[in-house]
Amino acid sequence: MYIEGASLYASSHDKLMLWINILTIAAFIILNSVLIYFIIRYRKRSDNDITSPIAGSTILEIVWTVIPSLVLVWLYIWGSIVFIKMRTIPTGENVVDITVTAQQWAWSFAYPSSFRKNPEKPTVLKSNNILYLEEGRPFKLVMSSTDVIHSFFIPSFRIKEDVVPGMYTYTTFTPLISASQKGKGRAEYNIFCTEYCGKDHSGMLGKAIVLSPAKFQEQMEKIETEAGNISSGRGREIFEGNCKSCHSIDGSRLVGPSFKGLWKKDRKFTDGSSAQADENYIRNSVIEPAKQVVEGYPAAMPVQSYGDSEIQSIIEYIKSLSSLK
Ligand code: HEC
Ligand SMILES: [Cu+2]
Repeated sequence: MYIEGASLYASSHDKLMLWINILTIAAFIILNSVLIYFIIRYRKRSDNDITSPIAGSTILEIVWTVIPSLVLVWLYIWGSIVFIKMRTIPTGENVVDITVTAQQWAWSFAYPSSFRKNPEKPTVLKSNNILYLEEGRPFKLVMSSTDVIHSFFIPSFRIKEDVVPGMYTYTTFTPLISASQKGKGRAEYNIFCTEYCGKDHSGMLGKAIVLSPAKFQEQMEKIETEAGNISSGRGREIFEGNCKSCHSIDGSRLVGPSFKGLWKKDRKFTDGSSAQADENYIRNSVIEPAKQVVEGYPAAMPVQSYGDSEIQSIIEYIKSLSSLK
């Protein structure tokens, strides 16, 4: 399956990869055709068929040593050029540093404080599982993990890098809006964790959203102004971004229970205890999901790293889904 490239160096990467494939397939076909031909041509035809004396050919030896060596050296040089290009962090004021934190089983992204408009309120500009990027601007991601080894992978950008506890690794790219999504000023690409990191590794997904410069600016402002806000609207946005894959709002059962009618409902847990779904319960369910596991469901919810205003917004949203207030 071919995934359309969407970063500055994706096309150089793809061209190199294409030639590596062409050359290895060609080598395979040539070698095996000759092998099969010789097996048939020089097979033993009768019991007294004896091999004729074999004389070496210096010219042949030189040809089949020198030509493949030159091809491999060429691939090595070309590969190094592309690799160095892809790994070099661009310099200049334009570069945006983003801190990436991986945790079983979610990503969180912190943007530079220089994007803040309001110096009075030192807000941390943060998003969970959704990485906002500006089209055509170089980015550097400094990454670390709070638990096990993860690996950050955006196939469309042709980047992949391990995220390790106790140290920082980096990746760099200049995102683009790919041809098929041009014109909308916005494009979405998948983020995967590509290092097996435990039970819900396969659910450790995110989205890289590439925006036009104006829309990116708007998004940063939105994150800043909303940082302290509590509203069910914000709760709904968090839900749409990070909870919808496992929780429905129409009563249907997904990986986890539906939020429909959850507010003030009595909950039973696998350890036999019970509680009412109030503010405290929802807060704990979000930050420590493994503590009270709802009966009949697996303990499959990833820990969510949200601040107070986000959790309160989620509570408001869950409240708004119920007629009880
Ligand atoms: C990978 C799937 C998954 C994701 C993503 C997920 N959850 Fe869950 N959640 C579950 C499962 C499974 C349960 C039931 C087991 C448990 O209680 O831990 C659950 C339980 C809950 C409960 C208790 C529900 C009840 O009926 O008592 C709340 C509240 C909750 N999740 C909130 C959230 C919020 C808010 C988000 C998004 C920020 C979220 N979850 C994201 C899987 C998920
Ligand atoms: Cu992971």
